[in-house]
Amino acid sequence: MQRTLILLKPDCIQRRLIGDIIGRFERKGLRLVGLKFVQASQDLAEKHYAVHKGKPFYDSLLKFLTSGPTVALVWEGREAVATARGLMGPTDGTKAPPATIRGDFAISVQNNLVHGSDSVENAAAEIALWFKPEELVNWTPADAAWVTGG
Ligand code: DAT
Ligand code: MG
Repeated sequence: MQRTLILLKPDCIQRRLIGDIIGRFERKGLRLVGLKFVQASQDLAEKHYAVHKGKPFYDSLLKFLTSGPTVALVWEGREAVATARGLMGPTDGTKAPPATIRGDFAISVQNNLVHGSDSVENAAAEIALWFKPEELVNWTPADAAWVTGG
């Protein structure tokens, strides 16, 4: 089992898509273990996107992430990191195929609704950045055996 950090970024909240997009992760069978509504500070945004510091889009990206509230989520499941990235689709909404989140809802590169960790290592670091350990809930859904199988 893996865990991954997903952010519903400010465009998702402004466009009232929270329910639709959380539903995609839920219906896949991923297990929600953390959820919070956050106004990201400049410091949090800088730490979250530290890997992109120096790139031409960095300042705009920070302004975007701090422009309004974000929903931070932690999902758990088999291959959760790659599974969530698959549900999201590629970065550029115009190149993301239909039936992915970005493919169905985005035509922008920056305003692409969701962030998802890109490796297990980065997921652990990003989860620790956005959540305290006690904010994560360990639980077993009633249908866990049906979702996971064998
Ligand atoms: P992803 O969010 O698919 O992991 P990334 O980590 O390469 O993509 O970039 C982080 C975010 O930065 C991305 O969601 C949108 C923005 N971004 C990336 N490349 C960009 C570009 N060329 N122009 C504008 N924004 C960009
Ligand atoms: Mg990324």
